[in-house]
Amino acid sequence: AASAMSLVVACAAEPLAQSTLVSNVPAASQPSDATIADVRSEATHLSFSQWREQFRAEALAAGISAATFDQAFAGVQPDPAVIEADRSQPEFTRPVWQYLEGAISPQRVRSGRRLLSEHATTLDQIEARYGVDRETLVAVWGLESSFGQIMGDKSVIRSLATLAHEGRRPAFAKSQLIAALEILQHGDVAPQRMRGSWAGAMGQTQFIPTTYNTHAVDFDGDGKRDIWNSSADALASAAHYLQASGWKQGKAWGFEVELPEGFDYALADTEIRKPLAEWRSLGLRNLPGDQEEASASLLLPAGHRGPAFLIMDNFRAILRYNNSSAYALAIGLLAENFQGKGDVAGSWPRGEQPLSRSERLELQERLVAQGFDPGTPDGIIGANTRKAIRGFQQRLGWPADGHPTQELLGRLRAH
Ligand code: NAG
Repeated sequence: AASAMSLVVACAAEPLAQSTLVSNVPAASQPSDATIADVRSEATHLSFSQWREQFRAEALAAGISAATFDQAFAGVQPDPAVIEADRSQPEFTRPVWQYLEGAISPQRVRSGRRLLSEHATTLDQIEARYGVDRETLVAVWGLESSFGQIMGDKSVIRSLATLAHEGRRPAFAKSQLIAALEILQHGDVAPQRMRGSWAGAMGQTQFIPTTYNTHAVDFDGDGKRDIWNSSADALASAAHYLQASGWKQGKAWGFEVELPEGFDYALADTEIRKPLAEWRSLGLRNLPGDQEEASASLLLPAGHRGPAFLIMDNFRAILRYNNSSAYALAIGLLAENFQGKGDVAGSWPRGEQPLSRSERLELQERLVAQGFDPGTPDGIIGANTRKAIRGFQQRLGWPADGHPTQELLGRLRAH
């Protein structure tokens, strides 16, 4: 992919292509029925100041001091831009190859290489302490915040208070808000410097407050876990989180493979895990001969017409950081690009236009009408929808890759 980079501008921590990928919608944008009910009770019945009074009692019961609370909330009013961001459900989705081109831009590769050498000593120490390789850490740093340049400039308390009062997932926002108050109480950062994205992701690592509390570390030894201003703290915190998420030192995230003629695409499902030896015996080519790994899954980010990847535990660790296959793939490939590798050999089906949100809804409704069970139509392509797609593909005698396409929707419309 690196050789085919276009001028797509990368956007740090941008929501990813939704229709084409596995588990790729940030949890924060998936309301469950329960949280929708929450919105009504919390949002429609209480003004912000009424809500704040009620929440103040909860925070104090959770161990936040009155002084911490009152200082953090001084002058805080809801932020309409946060509500707008929380409610927007984009109609159009970028294809995965465009996302990757933006994520692995030549400029980001250049900056990453420069920073790898500038921070070589710190990265040596972080690698030794946490066992996560430097290229992956710098790739995370690059995608999360453009290496600390774009961290979000909103007050975390204000954003989370807005979301806790009238967001789509108030219970989640409330737990993050309590965690944010704990951070202030601990004294790692002053309230006015605790800034982040509209969703409360903070600093160079874009940690949400609960991740900060469990995994942020002080690596530069100044007594503060400063993921905003200390790149050493940020890189070490990312390493600590990946280590805790099951990172295996010295192992690959995965690799691109070639599939044999007549391959059963129903096996391309991240819920199916097999040892590399078994994938070899199924005819997959280009697997490294020198590695064994107990559980690898086959990922087809753009369906059977696009490149194929075997993904392993380190890929899954990256998903814990950000639950999007496109993101994890971008991290893996960007890390390799820093070392002059990471080109994708297979070609992307560039002629295919991802389904829009309304088309995804229509696809789900039509699958229901055909007797399949994609779950309640919500426009999100999850495991159930992929299973339903496979069922319909099998009925047609098409490759059962579970991937939603315009062609498939056209076929459903004709039924
Ligand atoms: C992500 C968090 C992850 C959490 C997920 C769902 C970071 C780096 N990642 O933003 O820990 O599981 O949200 O809430 O904080």
